[in-house]
Amino acid sequence: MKKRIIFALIIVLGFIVPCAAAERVVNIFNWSDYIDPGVLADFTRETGIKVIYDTYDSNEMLEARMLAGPTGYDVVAPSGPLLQRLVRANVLRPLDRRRLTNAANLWPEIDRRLQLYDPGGAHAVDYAWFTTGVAYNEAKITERIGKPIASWDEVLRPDALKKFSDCAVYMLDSPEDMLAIALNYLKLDPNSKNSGDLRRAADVLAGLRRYVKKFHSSEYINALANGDICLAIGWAGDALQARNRAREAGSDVNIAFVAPVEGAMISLDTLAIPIDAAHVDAAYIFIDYLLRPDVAARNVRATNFASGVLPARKLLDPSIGNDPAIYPDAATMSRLFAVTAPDQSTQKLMTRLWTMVKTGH
Ligand code: N2P
Repeated sequence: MKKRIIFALIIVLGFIVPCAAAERVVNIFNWSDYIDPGVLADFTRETGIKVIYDTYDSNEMLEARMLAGPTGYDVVAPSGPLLQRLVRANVLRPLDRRRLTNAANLWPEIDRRLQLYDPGGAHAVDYAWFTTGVAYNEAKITERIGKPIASWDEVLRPDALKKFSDCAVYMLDSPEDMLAIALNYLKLDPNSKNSGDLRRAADVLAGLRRYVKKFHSSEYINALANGDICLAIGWAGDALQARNRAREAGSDVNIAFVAPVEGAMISLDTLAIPIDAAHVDAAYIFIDYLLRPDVAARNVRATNFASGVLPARKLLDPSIGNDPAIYPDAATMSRLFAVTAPDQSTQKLMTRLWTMVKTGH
């Protein structure tokens, strides 16, 4: 009798245990304001996989989580230079593209640019790409300088930026973006890792500090939309989200975005699987879902960030698919620069310089 009960128990547990182990869940750590929430709901409806979704607004936050471990995440979204560092640190799982049916939809040109950070696309696929430029309130800026922003000269000189300090300025809290922008403005190599060059770039930014209300990488969306600030150095899609939020609220705030004439930074954000991911199958299913053209198109509509999925563009209304702020035209494209990861000691220097820019010491 006892034997029979034990036997039955083994059979029952034999069914339950594997089911529990393969719990249908995926833990995502992505940038804030970077997805259509409806996509997550539909993913769960279509696959039965529950999504636990967490956000960040700086590569530094993701890097700290990845290096401290265990991450607790199945999919993360590092930008190019961070991807490069995470690959070096061996904290990402090699990505088997054969498990991603929709990888065939990846934009060859964008995929090629990704090679700079992850040769052979061995650990990541592109999620979105964009420029860092200037987002501004058209009326308030024209009122102050009589024309729209076109050049970094209108923003990166203390005398120029001062003109906007009464209506308030935010700047990204991102040394990677801001130092590269300042290097380019100084006509130095925007990807320079030379300590003298980096110090000069930091000095340019430090000279602007008194006119910057806040260094922050996500609050500028609402601050622009509400009219609390009139200018931000920020990311293209976020600027257009601010424009759309103001329109939806029926306000007369009109936000524009420009990649200035001297050139702007292009960034690629990617999707990758941490080495300690507990739900690898679900991670592949989720990444593959985001690479589906109709799903990618929904995310572009919601975020205004260009997708690395080429056929998504054709599904977009021309007001989005042909908006040069989202999909830069060839002339702008030729003026964009990309940056790569610094070595550890240069990264330490950049972190120190950035603290100096923000605090004065
Ligand atoms: C989304 C910002 C993503 C761009 N709000 C920075 N990688």
